[in-house]
Amino acid sequence: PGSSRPHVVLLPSAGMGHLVPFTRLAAALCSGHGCDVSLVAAVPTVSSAEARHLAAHFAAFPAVRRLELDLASLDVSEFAGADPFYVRYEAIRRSASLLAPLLAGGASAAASALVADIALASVVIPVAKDLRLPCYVFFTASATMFSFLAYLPTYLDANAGGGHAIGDVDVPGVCRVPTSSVPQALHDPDDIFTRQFIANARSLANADGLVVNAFDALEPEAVAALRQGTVAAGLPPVLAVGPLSPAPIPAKDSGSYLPWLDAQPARSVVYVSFGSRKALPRDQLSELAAGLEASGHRFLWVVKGAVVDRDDAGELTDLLGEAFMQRIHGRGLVTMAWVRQEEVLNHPSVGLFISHCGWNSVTEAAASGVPVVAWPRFADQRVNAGVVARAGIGVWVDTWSWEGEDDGVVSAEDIAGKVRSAMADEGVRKAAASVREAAARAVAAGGSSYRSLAELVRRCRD
Ligand code: BUP
Repeated sequence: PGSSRPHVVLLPSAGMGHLVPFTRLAAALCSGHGCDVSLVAAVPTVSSAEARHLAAHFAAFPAVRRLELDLASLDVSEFAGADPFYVRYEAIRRSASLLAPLLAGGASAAASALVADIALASVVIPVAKDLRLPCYVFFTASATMFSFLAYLPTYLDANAGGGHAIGDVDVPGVCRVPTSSVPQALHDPDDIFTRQFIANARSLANADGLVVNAFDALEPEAVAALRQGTVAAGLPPVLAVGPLSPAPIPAKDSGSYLPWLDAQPARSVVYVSFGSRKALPRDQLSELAAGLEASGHRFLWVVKGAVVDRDDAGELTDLLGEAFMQRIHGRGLVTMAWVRQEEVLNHPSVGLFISHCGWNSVTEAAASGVPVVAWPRFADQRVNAGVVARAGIGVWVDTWSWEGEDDGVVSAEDIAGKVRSAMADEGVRKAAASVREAAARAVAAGGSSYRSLAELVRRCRD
């Protein structure tokens, strides 16, 4: 601390949903805000998408130091059947004591502050305290979800009578999170995710500050309530720095989708992606295929066939059928490859995004002004779909939600109808355009998110 050029060490957890905003934060801190930045990578990564993203990031930003965290071994049989990304959070959490030697190692100049992923907060804050290092917690999802997390300990202490029943949660000053939107895993107190989530929530007051990838225009109530301390007592300052902009990472190959998009009329293409973490069930895949075909619109569809991309996902023709692939040829492009989503969303031919509402996807849609058909599936996605609907930048059709995970199938007819009406919805298009402008203002020099990031840097310097 005290140096004029602060050295900020960033510690992400796992999965693209967490890694992407961390690398964007790294880029913003080192390029626009004059920081020395180190990024801790826990290797080997869970997915190959993460490994590729890290390699591209360090190649594009040679000034960002790469620190490798060798994880302590973890008996995975303890977590049989658990989400591999949550198991990885646990592995990093149990390796938190290794951070001290890593940060003290010769490879690293003295750190001014640590910015740790929310999934690691409760174990990393005490380590940072021992090292006398200021510790900031970065919440990579929405401010609305953050306010839910921050309020949950108060809610549980007041309502669950020592038990764990989570009903509708009225987050003070923000909104009601209905029990159907509470991440499903949280209803099970013994779930690994639940234990981590609650421990992290209870630790927030011990952080030096909280950083969230959010901005006022998209979540006015949540950002204001977090800033004003209405959500929970004793929270440290909350800095809303979003939407973090995509780092200019040059692509090795542009993929066949770009020339295809170039050839389509303006705003004619529906982009469809359910994120990097979970495959759709097979019966839902076929309904979606039939629905997109029946909508009559052009589409670019990123299909995911396995939970972790290192696992065998099968072939597209096995998943969707040869006949379908032939029928949609020219009008629809379906790929199992990674696409550069920000580039797709910013392409003039894209007019609608059918999204699972992972928070990065929502912020990218907001920053590019593309309306969203919200199709949330698990974790924080329903809360994020609520944000989309309240901001008017898209539609979340209630009949598309279901109680358990993956136990309902949306029919082809419904999908076709929603796509047609969303493509024709001028109101949603206008709202999305105005949120895009607000997002650009927030991150431009002098904007609210720019100033919040400058404030983080100032605090790291002091
Ligand atoms: Br798939 C895919 N290309 O093909 P989310 C994803 N992405 O650039 P998730 C691509 O990965 P969690 C692809 O732009 C976004 O930045 C996408 O993060 C990018 O959802 C990121 O949207 C995915 O937050 O993670 O992966 O489900 O649930 O942790 O938020």
